Amino acid sequence: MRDLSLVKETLRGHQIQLPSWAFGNSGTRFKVFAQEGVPRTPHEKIDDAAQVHAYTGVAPSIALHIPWDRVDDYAALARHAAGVGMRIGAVNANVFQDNDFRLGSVANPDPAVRRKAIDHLVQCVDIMDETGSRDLKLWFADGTNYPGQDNIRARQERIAGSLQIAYQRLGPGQRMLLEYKLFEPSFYTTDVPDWGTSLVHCLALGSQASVVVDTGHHAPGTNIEFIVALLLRAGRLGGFDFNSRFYADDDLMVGAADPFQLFRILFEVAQADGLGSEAGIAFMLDQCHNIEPKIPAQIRSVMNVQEATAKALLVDLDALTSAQQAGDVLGAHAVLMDAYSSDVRPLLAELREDMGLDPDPVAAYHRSGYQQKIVESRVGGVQASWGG
Ligand code: PSV
Ligand code: MN
Repeated sequence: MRDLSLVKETLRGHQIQLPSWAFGNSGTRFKVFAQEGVPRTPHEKIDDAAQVHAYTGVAPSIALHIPWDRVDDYAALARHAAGVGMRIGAVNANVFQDNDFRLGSVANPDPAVRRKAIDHLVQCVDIMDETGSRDLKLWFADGTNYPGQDNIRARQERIAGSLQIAYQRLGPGQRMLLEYKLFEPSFYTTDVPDWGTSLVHCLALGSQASVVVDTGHHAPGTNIEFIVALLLRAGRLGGFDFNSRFYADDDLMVGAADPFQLFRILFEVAQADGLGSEAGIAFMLDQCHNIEPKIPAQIRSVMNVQEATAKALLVDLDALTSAQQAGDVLGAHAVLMDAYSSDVRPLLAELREDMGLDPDPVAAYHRSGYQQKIVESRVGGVQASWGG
């Protein structure tokens, strides 16, 4: 059994980053269901994220998506965040929603379009400078739909060249995080489809480039914790985009579809002492809340990550190592399952009380009256939504 005060201390330092886009309206290509009280500006998204932090105590940063969170004065936006106890997390570049990017962005065959994409990445670094953000997070929709449509190897060459230019623009404390995704919106080839491709590019770029593992971006059955272990060993696990999937890139709440998988992933991180901020792994959420209320859904998601982390920290590592070294297959498996089967909710409730928080963050949020306040006050204007 692990020392519980140590477990609590680690959980206190394990911070989870919120995505600005989770607070806006979202949906599928079939329907976006608008909700009352949804933010109309990036400032209001930050205000909502601050609520999640207020009740969980471990979510003090919010990732931006540019241009969805475009403002005239980014320094003022960062000051607004600081005013509500938040800071700006990763700046997510968006080079997938402009007509010019029909054939790709950084891998586009047309040098002028590539230049436009690179300029956007560089502008995102400008925004990082203005907001104090450390991470430039990149996901590219680039790829092809038909065999023969473009030259696969040439596209890799173009990506490498484009990334190099953006990488050169990074300041000393800044990082480039390169996310991968199996398919969609391209269906034949995706230019950065997997961790291996991302890692190859990161290694060529330099030590400030690392891989992002979005848990929804793999083929069914993929052993994600194996990928995590490999990247940890290579020192190139830059962060996570946490969410749940049943079928493809569903973007459901983390820990909802497969809490055991989340535990297995976080166990790899915990074993590598990767939970604290000094390890440099960004634990980001990348989710949409299409039919459920957004602020409580983000609170729930943070709690789900905490529960999986707490279980991971409860694994008796001495017993596990002894069983592993003795070749005791069932014994080793039992050690892991014992930790997974523990009910960590009382421990987390205690931790929250230690932190001066309500033991039940969702109930506390509902009691606060914030939801009614935003429903009443946020009338008029244009609600933020996916893509806007
Ligand atoms: C792409 O599917 C992705 O996971 C990337 O992280 C994007 O930036 C994000 O979703 C937002 O749609
Ligand atoms: Mn993602």
